[in-house]
Amino acid sequence: MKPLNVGLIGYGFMGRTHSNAFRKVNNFFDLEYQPVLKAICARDGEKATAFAKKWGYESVETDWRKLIARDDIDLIDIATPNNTHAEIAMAAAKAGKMILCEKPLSMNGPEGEKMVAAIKKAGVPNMVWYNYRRVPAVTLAKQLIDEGKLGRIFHYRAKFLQDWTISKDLPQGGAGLWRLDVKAAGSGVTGDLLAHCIDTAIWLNGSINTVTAMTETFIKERKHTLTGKVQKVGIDDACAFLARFNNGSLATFESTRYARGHKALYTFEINGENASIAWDLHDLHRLQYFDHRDEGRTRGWRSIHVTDPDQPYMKNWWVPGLQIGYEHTFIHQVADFLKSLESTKSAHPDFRDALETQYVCDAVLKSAKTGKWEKVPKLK
Ligand code: 4PW
Repeated sequence: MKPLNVGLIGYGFMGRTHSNAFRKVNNFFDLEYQPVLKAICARDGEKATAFAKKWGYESVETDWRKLIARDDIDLIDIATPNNTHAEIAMAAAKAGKMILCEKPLSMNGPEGEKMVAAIKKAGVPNMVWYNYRRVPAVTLAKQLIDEGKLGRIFHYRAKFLQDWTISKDLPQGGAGLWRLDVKAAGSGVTGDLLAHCIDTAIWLNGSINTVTAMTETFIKERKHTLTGKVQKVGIDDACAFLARFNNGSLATFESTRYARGHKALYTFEINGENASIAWDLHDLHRLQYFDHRDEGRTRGWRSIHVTDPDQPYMKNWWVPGLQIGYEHTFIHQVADFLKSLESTKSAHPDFRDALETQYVCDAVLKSAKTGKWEKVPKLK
């Protein structure tokens, strides 16, 4: 097996999901490459050292520039807050490193364009961690749609609901809470949660061309962890938008962190001329499928238990009937990335795919301000 030396930047929630994937992937997938956990990088050296011990990283850096300059690093994995993605990714590309970048790609479209230009110039393999594409049931949905089973698609409906920011006492900024700080996150639920819904939607149903949106910030001021001062909240706490896809279908998207009782409820439903599908992250191994062409007396919604070896990714896991979960989506993503290095085919979503999602996010946020339908720029 060929070693692929990984330098991870960031040790938060995503740093853990990625590290777990790097460690497990070769146990379950036959691949030419094997990730080697070479270095973890974070500003807080003590915490980075503790993380290195726990996950088996060979070394620690506290300056990402030094990490990128190291000859023994092949791949830079960016798991830091959104406002750092562009600078790190562009420096990594310039140094000829492969890059995996957390979602959303960037703070906005123009920044994302620079990142895409940088990786194009460097010609380095790259991918963005939109992990939900790799839930086997979601990948099965993609197969069914691509095979034409749904026929013409009329409707796409997606939601991503959480409730963790309802308390007005929750501060913004700093470790774990940077998602509430507009300077670090760029936006609220739009970039954090709807970006996932948009990535899946574009993958399953093609490009979105126009949107009209509304957003709300329910708690207008929060104490900032870093400054200790009460500061204006600049993120969107909730966002809902309507969209038109290029294929003529209509969509509704909704996301909030104020849906009491919901922790991470990502759902989508797609209605086609012949069939419909529905999926729910809380029941992630099931795909709901209705086919109007079924024999009338027994026609109805089928709940497909996606655990069989002939269903996406499942032959690499246990025996039929046994389920896998959230962390496996990251393992699948690494497996697909490593596989892509064995051929000339690139892994997706790459930076360019993620830029399209960024364009939709930008148009959504713009529309929430202008109150008008906004066109989504086309990818060049
Ligand atoms: O990317 C998202 C996160 O920022 C995730 O998929 C879910 O929502 C879990 O945490 C947040």
